[in-house]
Amino acid sequence: MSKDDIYAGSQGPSPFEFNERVAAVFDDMIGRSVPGYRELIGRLAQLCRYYYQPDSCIYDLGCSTGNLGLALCREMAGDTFRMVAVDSSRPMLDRYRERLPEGSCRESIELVCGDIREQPLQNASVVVITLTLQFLPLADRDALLARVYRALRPGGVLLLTEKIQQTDPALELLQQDFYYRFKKERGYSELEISQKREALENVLIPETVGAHQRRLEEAGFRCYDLWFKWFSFASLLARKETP
Ligand code: GEK
Repeated sequence: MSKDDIYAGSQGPSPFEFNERVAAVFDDMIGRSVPGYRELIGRLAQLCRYYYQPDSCIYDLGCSTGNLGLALCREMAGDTFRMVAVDSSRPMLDRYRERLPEGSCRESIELVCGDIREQPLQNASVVVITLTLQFLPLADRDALLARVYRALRPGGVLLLTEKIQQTDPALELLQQDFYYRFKKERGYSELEISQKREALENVLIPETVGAHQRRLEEAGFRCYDLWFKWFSFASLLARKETP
């Protein structure tokens, strides 16, 4: 795995992009930037299996290099399933394609290069959006979740994971402090942490857990749970009920 040292040297101010350089170090970057990432991906794969309905589709919106798809292939252990994995970064999808093992796994996962806001969604039993809604303009988030709700079969779920913020300033400072501790403990320098934070300014726009819950309700979800939380990261499961 290539080491992420993108922000180790002094940088000019340029916004963060999912380009070739980022794709090349993505696995190291995400593992050292998202607390509990491996646990999260493993459990999301198990949840996909748990909620998957025969002859339906699992969508992974913002799939990057395919960690969820690969974990799901292991979880399904040769059983039939269908997943559509979408990302707008060609370099991310190139890596995903290289990593997909030959055989049933390659046949089960369709890779789509495109914007998740334009991806047609239908006959879904599971829709996964991990750390990607946060990169959409705020104005576009409601419409995507409303489309997800419409595309889900009754009993189907949305699995939504996001970096989150707090409304209380002291709690916001606390979670930032613990997040920087986490990154320092994983070898990022103060310069790397601050330059990455600046690059993500106005690119990654976090919201509160409350704002996400309100959006789920507006989209039509009546049953949801915050199943995983680490200071500034939260994972929600929302189920479409049977009429
Ligand atoms: C994982 N889910 O490892 N349309 C399509 N893709 C997009 C868009 C968009 N509008 N905006 C951003 N992306 C993954 C991790 S990473 C999170 C997701 C991170 C893509 C972008 O190209 C990138 O691959 C992904 O969303 C976000 O389970 O790097 O913090």
